[in-house]
Amino acid sequence: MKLFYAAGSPYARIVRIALIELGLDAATEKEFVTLRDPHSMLLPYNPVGRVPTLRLDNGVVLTESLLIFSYLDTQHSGPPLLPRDGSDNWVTLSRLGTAMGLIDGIAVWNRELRRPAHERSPGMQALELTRATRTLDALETAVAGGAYTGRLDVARIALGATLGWAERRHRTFKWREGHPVLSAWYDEIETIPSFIATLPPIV
Ligand SMILES: N[C@@H](CCC(=O)N[C@@H](CS)C(=O)NCC(=O)O)C(=O)O
Repeated sequence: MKLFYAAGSPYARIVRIALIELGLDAATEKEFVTLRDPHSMLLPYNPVGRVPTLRLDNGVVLTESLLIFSYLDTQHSGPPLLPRDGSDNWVTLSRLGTAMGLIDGIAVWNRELRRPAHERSPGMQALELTRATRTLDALETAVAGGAYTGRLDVARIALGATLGWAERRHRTFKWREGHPVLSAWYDEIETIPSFIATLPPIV
């Protein structure tokens, strides 16, 4: 299989970390692609033009990180990335949903900040700041209570990749302020080799 990715994409990073943790990385060809580029070599495979995009050996192309996780779960024999049987009381999927929701919001917000100043919507930036802060406050309490700990499951990967992306690539968001527990949690997860190997470039 072949993964199309961009070094700065948090979504692609979650898949890249999962591949390493599942022992599937060596068997996966990687292709770095440009985004928002009409000449990107990604477009013939994925007309939507987003990463992660995974081309299977049979030529089928999967997009959307959660759908890619579904496929990866057919390729290894360990605990599933996505426990779909309720055996963990749906906790992993619940935590994953919060982490993915956080990244969705702050990614939209950061895209807004990259637009020319006169095109930026203050209302939208305020909405995303409120959403992100509310979510981080909830995560601070959850992590203090023991959530997102233990085995490196997909929820932990997604939250770590989200915070790493926010720290290194978001133009204004200072997520560590007021979140000491989450901050310490992040400092620990970023020392895991699969996280170090996939650190997004700072912009
Ligand atoms: N819901 C998608 C989001 C993927 C996504 O937004 N990827 C960004 C990179 S972080 C992208 O490819 N953006 C290109 C564009 O917006 O044209 C997923 O979970 O895979």
